[in-house]
Amino acid sequence: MSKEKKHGQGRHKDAELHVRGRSEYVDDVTPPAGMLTAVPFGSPLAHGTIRGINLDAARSAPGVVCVLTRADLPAEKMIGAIIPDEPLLADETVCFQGQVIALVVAESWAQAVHARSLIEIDIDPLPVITEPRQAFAAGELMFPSRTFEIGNIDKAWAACAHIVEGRCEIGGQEHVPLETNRARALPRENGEITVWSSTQSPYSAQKAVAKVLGIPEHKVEVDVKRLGGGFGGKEDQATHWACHVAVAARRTGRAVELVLSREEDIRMTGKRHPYACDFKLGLDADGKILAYKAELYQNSGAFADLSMPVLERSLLHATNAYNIPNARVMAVCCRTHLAPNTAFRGFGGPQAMFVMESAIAKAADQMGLRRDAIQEVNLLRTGDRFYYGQELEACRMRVTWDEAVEHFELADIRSRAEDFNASNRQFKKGVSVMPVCFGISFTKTFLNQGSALVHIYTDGSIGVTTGGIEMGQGMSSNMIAVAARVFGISPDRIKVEATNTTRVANMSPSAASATSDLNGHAVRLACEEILPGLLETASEMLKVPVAQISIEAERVLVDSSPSELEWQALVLNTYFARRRLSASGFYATPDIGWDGEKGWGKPFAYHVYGTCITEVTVDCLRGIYTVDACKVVHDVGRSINELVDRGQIEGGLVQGLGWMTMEDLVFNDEGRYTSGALSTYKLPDVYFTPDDLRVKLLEPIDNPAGPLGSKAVGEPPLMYGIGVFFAIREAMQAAGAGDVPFHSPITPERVLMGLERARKNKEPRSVRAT
Ligand code: LUZ
Ligand code: MOS
Repeated sequence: MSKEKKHGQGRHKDAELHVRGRSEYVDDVTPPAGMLTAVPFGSPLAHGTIRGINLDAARSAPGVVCVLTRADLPAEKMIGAIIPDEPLLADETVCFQGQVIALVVAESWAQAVHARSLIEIDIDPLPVITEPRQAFAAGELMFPSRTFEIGNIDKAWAACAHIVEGRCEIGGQEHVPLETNRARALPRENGEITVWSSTQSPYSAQKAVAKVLGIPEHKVEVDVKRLGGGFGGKEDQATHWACHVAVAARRTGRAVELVLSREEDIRMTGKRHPYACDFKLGLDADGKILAYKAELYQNSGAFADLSMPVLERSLLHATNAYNIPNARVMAVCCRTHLAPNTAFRGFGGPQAMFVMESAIAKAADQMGLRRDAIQEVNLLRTGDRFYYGQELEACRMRVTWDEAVEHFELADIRSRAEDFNASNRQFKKGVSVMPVCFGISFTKTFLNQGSALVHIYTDGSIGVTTGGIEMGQGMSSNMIAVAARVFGISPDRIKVEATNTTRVANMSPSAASATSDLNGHAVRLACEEILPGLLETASEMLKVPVAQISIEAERVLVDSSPSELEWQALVLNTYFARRRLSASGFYATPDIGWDGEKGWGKPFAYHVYGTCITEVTVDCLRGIYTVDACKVVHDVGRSINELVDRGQIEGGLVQGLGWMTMEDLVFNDEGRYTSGALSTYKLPDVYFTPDDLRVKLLEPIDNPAGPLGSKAVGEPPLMYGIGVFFAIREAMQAAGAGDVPFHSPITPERVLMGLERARKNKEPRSVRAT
């Protein structure tokens, strides 16, 4: 108990509410009287021209208040974070299956759903493109391609002892937050509106609602208590539903709610981008990488959304954790007829890192080496330069690698796997090492700012509002720890308020792993505005100079010895002395900036490092496998809250394992997701999670760029999951599978087919031999 009271200890502040089912989400709050329900009507085809739509039966169905289409939008009809290319409700052309064409608004959800089934639509089909290479060949580019480059790649090949080439096909990923997308709107006096939205980006929702209603932003209040998961899926695509309920509320003059079903959410919203990639890697005789070239074709979906910044992060992470003197990477957003793909934990980094790791695997095959032999000699060190120009400061890449190899005894793991494989035919083990180096900061430099508002009430309790969103990741626990540390009081006195656009303006999305960094610093700065007044009051009350005063464990100290004066009395007297007990704080990440056009400069405040060893056993008869162990050494700087950080590391890792293995996002040539429900889209569960999941946090070192010396933790661990692909591939190769294609996810089906192909290829030889 006393341990829990200390800053930086204890569980997620919402843990108890969550497990008891008492946490409030958008639709848990008692609805305003007369609230209506809206349901979206989505396009049945992925591409086509709308010939006619008959809404008569729907409009006269029981309980229906209105059915809205594009013509009913009062002002701006287009939305989009980067470029406004997406119709809020479809115009005459539909561009993906599920694109919202109309909104049915009714007294109840059941009535709205019934009325929706009465809509008749006539669409002339147009050709459908689902693959990025196909889109590229057809010239369907969302933006011009981009290339980042260092050294002289064309010259470098000549010096290489080994050159390999290959391709990757990388699957997408559905976010599957427990809480699907949803929003509620309430019209207020004088044309104002309040929107409750499950969004990672309240300001994006506020901006879009203001445009769509044709009113100034100050008339739109967006409030977000918490999310039941976001993972990037609500960074940009929560905006649509906020706009829908706002339009319906404006039209009807009543509160309106929209809650997507799981099937609607999967069908109508974008996912992690699938990529198709080509690579070429050149190495010297010792495995040192001399040259790397790659082309990344991103499956962007139908509209721009965040595809370009995602692509940019792919470019920035294309060399992962390796020092490569000559590199050229081209990347391009390819327009297809899928739902617009979007942010997802890692934000384009994972796909590019998978390509790099595939190239190393191919080289290892050719050179008769293990992958980790090549990885190890190429790891980044302090003073190296990324191929986009940023120099590595305080690089801890090798430290995490060495620590993982030694602490988890990689040599022993290897020899056990080899012994096992020598004495088993049906089952084979594979082992991989996956180093991760991930850059922290929004690549759009202007987004690297955060604000907070801190109130101390006269009873000594504190309310903190930030621009950050609590989406289960534990950022509010971190905010509490920061304020508790500055004031020297118990975290129990501090409450984190709902995020609200009237308390914090212009906030960046909670994304890029930067939420605790940006908002934590802002909380610290706000508290530091209030603290001097408290110390002055104490100085007056105790009649000692301010310089001798501090606060610790809720008590004022004089020269580090406890006085009689406690927090609550101090606050009350500060109020009577008419000193401020409220302040806002503003933080902007210092010392970053880069030229995105040239792909050169310092986009990131710092990097997060880690290494994961993965062990698998493949059943070569059935194609199924188990992940036996994941053993991680991870750099969190000086953790604010170890439990919260471990939660992020384990959760990210398992989400990465799912992406690489079982989360198979299947769509057909008509652009329809055939794995569009949780019965056909398999998520990793607790049974799939490795029994032996160990996380060793690297010896703490203060990170000057993070609050309380911490490092961001949200996204980097996802990329440990990439290792499982190469562990499974290695096990398959132990069974004779040879050149296993770099095609993710590596589902049991693909494992089995890969092994079958190898068996078939071998048959003629064995026939000849007999
Ligand atoms: N979102 C964004 C992100 O807008 N910019 C980024 O750089 C980013 N990085 C990771 C995740 N989300
Ligand atoms: Mo994100 S991919 O919303 O950090």
